[in-house]
Amino acid sequence: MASEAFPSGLSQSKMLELLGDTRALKEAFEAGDLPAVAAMLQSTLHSLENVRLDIGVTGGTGSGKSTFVNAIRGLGDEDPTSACTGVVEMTMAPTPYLHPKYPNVIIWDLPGIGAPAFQADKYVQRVLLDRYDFLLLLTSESFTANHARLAREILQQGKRFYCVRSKVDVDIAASRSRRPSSFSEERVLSQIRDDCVQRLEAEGLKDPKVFLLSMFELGKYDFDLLEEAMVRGLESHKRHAFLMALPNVSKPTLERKAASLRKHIWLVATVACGANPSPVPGVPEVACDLFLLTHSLEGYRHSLGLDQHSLIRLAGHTGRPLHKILEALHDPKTKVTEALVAERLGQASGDASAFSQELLNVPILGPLAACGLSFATVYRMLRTSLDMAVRDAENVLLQAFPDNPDPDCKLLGEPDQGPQGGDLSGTGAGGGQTRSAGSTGTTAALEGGGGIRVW
Ligand SMILES: Nc1nc2c(ncn2[C@@H]2O[C@H](COP(=O)(O)OP(=O)(O)OP(=O)(O)O)[C@@H](O)[C@H]2O)c(=O)[nH]1
Ligand SMILES: [Mg+2]
Repeated sequence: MASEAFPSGLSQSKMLELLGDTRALKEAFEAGDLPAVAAMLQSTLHSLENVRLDIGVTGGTGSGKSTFVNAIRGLGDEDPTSACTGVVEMTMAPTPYLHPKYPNVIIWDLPGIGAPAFQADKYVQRVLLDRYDFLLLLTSESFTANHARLAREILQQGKRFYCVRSKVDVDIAASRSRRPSSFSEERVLSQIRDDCVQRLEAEGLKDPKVFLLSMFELGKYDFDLLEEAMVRGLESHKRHAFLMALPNVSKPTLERKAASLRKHIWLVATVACGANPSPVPGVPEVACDLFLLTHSLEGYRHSLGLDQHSLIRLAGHTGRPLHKILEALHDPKTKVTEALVAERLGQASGDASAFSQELLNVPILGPLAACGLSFATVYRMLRTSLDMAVRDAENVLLQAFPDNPDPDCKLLGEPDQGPQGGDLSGTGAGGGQTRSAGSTGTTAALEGGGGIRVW
């Protein structure tokens, strides 16, 4: 019954958490006053889509901070809006990078903490620690006293941070080629993890957690665990914003996005039916805001990487023909129009009256169902469209990476081959200083090895 139609997470307490539990809203809900409820929920929806999220990426000089800033935004290093990366010191001042699809999500590329005379207190003043919702603290080698000093300073200021050991692809490749008979990827990873934890503990940090990553294959290693931890640490609106902005690197990421979008369907449906509703051509008894619904369905496609731009980019970066990727789509339309939404509403209205009956059993939403078929039809249309988009997004991942043995792990990131990437001439911004990009010095070979970027 109702439990089949609605996600189990749609409990009264969850809804009230999202709404801020205002008495007026509760009363309007209980009275089944859809226009009043919708007017109040419009601002909730607006802030859900526009809440600002600032993420600081700090750590050792050359540890891959800028590469991460690009990869987490679904970009390689050569995009016009990418952060500069390279083998000489690149990032000298805190620099904000807006997410290309969600400009409310800002990733800050921070200067490295490598200097021998590093002073954590001065550094946090310089980078304005207060502005970040959370930080990532990167190293590509061992964690040092500087990392620990910075970590303590961040903790003192009440901020959340996550320790990341980058470039593990380099360590794995070195171990595989140098000790092939005894090579075990799991063992290499656990040695790195144990070493990182021990060093941080030796510097006085309690119970440190370290996530192992390769920026060239972002969906692999500990990215899923890191993503889960970062998501868990955010309050509801910021969590949603962050999830929407994440690159579609793996099935678990898609599932998390889908769950968050599903959780908010009732909110979109309420606003679409209660604020500015107009009759839908060809769908009797249904009135709603078609513009808002078009925007929402577009939003599903953008977040799940099914918009035209994302698909073309994916084809370009994986070398898969676009028509092959498009074959993976059950719904090949990459642009959502009001006519398409009206058509879907027509399909959903078929069994809307039975669905409306189910709605009556759902806490809070019950009275809204009594207002007519619109809410049930719109809710059902959104739910079906989202499910279809998620299936398409999963198929696109499989189609784009047919040879990947592990369907849960997709690759993201691209080696930088831009002007700075091969710049060993000592003329870069680092005052002529060059440094190794990886702990084993095999980066150049790996960079030529064709890392893959997902949109
Ligand atoms: N193999 C490998 N190379 C990486 C990885 N992350 C970054 N690199 C390379 O390491 C070099 C330095 O990366 P950047 O992203 O510029 O490092 P950064 O921390 O921003 O450096 P600064 O801003 O100068 O402190 C570049 O050549 C990157 O391509 C990774 O996970 N694996
Ligand atoms: Mg940098």
